[in-house]
Amino acid sequence: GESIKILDSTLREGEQTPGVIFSEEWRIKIAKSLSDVGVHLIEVGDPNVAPDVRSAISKIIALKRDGEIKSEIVVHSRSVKSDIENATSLEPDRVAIFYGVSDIHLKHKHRKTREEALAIIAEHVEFARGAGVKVRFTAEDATRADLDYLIQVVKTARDAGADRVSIADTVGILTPDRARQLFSKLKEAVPGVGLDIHAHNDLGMAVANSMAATEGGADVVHTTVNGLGERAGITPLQVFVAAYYYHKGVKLIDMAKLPYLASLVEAASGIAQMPTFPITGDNVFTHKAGVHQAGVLANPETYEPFPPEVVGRSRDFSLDKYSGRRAVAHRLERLGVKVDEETLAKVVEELKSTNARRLRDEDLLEILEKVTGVRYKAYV
Ligand code: HCA
Ligand code: CU
Repeated sequence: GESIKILDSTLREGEQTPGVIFSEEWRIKIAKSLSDVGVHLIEVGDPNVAPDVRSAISKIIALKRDGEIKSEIVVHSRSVKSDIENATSLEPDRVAIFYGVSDIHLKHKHRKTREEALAIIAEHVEFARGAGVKVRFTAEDATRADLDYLIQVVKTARDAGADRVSIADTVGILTPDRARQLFSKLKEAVPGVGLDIHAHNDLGMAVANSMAATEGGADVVHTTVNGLGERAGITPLQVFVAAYYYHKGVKLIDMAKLPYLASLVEAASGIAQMPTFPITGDNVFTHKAGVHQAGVLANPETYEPFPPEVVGRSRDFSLDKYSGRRAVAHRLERLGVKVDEETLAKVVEELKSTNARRLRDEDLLEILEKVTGVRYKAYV
């Protein structure tokens, strides 16, 4: 995958996170920000969910028309004619219609045979095409479908006018090996149609599966900011683009703005990231143990995959009883305080006897005062 693109679905899949409802203001703000960071496609929602979702979507589409949003705008819809009509009436760039294609979905959700489903897929893709918009067909639960049948599904959607098909790992059961093979088989069996990977994170494999899918031939990767979505969510935008940068040497979007995006979506969704969340979590460029701190101070490559600035972050060192002399000296230097090695040793010694969870600058200066009897003033 040389020229893969990001489709961000924070506004559609992301709003399927329990407890998350985006107001119109947040929805528009998120869409603009996604466009600003260079996300290629934005899935803005399903207008059939509720009237206010529809009206917010139509405002985003107007912003696209006015040139304020650059990304391709995708509207999601069930494979139901009235829903599709409602979606296409907003004149988005693309409509994405989904239908379950595994036997589990066919039998228990749709109550259709495989043959009936193919006819339904063809009919609804053609119907959507009739409105003059680009059409993506989503093969829901594709990764639990019979492979030969899935090939027929992709062919049917293509022949009915879909230029893209999303291969949805709806319950997150792919592995990277299977993802790579599945996409390369589909690519070979059905030429002339673009393939999206939509990977759920139920088993924590969404990023790895998405990356492997691009190696097999997927050229659009679905993400949400902070990995929001049904259940365990889907591929987190910030993690996927950082992993792609590390492994493939390509910056897919403006990565320095990722912390801003992550905070924006935390505020909009009311869902905070774990401090250990890759790339944008509070802790992920902070070094704690003395061995790590000394290593990073000698050369950051010792304990960092890439410099934090690449993703708009900065490096930090936490101070507690795990800290060593180098990190304490470094923090004191930052505060404009220079001390000799003997004093440094005493400070570290003193740190060992505190159980403070994370020392602030002021705490460190107090320890220094205790050890030396001198009150140091920070020059910062
Ligand atoms: C859904 C299903 C979906 C669709 C994915 C896609 C899935 O919640 O409507 O359109 O690519 O995971 O199968 O999110
Ligand atoms: Cu999904």
